[in-house]
Amino acid sequence: MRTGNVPAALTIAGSDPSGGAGLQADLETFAAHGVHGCSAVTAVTSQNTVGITGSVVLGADLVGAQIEAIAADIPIRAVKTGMLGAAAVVEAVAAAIGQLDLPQVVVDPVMVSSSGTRLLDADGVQMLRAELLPRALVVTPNVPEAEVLSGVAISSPRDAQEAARRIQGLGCSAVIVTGGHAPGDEVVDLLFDGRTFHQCRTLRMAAPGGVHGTGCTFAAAVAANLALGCPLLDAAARAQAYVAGAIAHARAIGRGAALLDHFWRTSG
Ligand code: PXL
Repeated sequence: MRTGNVPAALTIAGSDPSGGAGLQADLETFAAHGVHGCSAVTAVTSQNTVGITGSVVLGADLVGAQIEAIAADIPIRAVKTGMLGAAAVVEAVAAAIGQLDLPQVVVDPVMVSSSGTRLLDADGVQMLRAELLPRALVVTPNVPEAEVLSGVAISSPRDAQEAARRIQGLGCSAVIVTGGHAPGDEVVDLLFDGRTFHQCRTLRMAAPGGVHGTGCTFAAAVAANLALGCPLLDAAARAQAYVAGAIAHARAIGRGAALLDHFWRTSG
């Protein structure tokens, strides 16, 4: 048997059977970074690259039990949360993270799918603000999610800064307002750590017909880099470059949105 210190990360997220987003995208992202991926499933969706046709959220106890089982066995270096689906699941995940003292928690505050289906109701969002954000090292909202979490309408970089300030005030150590949904030739991810604003910039990749899974992949790449020992700002910059490459190499696998190539660095 080989012994080595392959770091492990845990995703707590929903299943996307098309493999574009959700825990499947997270596990591919972890694997592409050389990080062992563990997954606690929160919800099962029926969807393809065109859209979502249904979903069932698992019981909060079962979600908590998955996290406990993993943490009792495997040293987890970083955690990523994605679709949580219901307030009770958000509460159970926050409680498990607290009780098990899980490190380096990256919260992707998933609320709506790229195709427009609501994935967390208003009670769930309130629970996320009250219970999960205070346990996060970093939360990674896109612009619409940052508007909901902060109550600030964002139409300028100054608005994004104000939103980031307010979200950080909810108790997370840091926030990254991702720039994929904002206009412009450049994508600017805005990181606020409670003291300083940092910007990570990259040229916007053209994605004709749209891509699916960028938010999940970004947050998973931040978690993977944290698991590898990177400081947060480096992890954010590396995750941005990784997602840009995965978009540039995206492939039309189904009839709808293109899917990211999570292995673009290693598959020729
Ligand atoms: O992109 C957000 C997201 C997260 N998790 C699951 C999803 C989606 C969007 O479709 O299906 C399971």
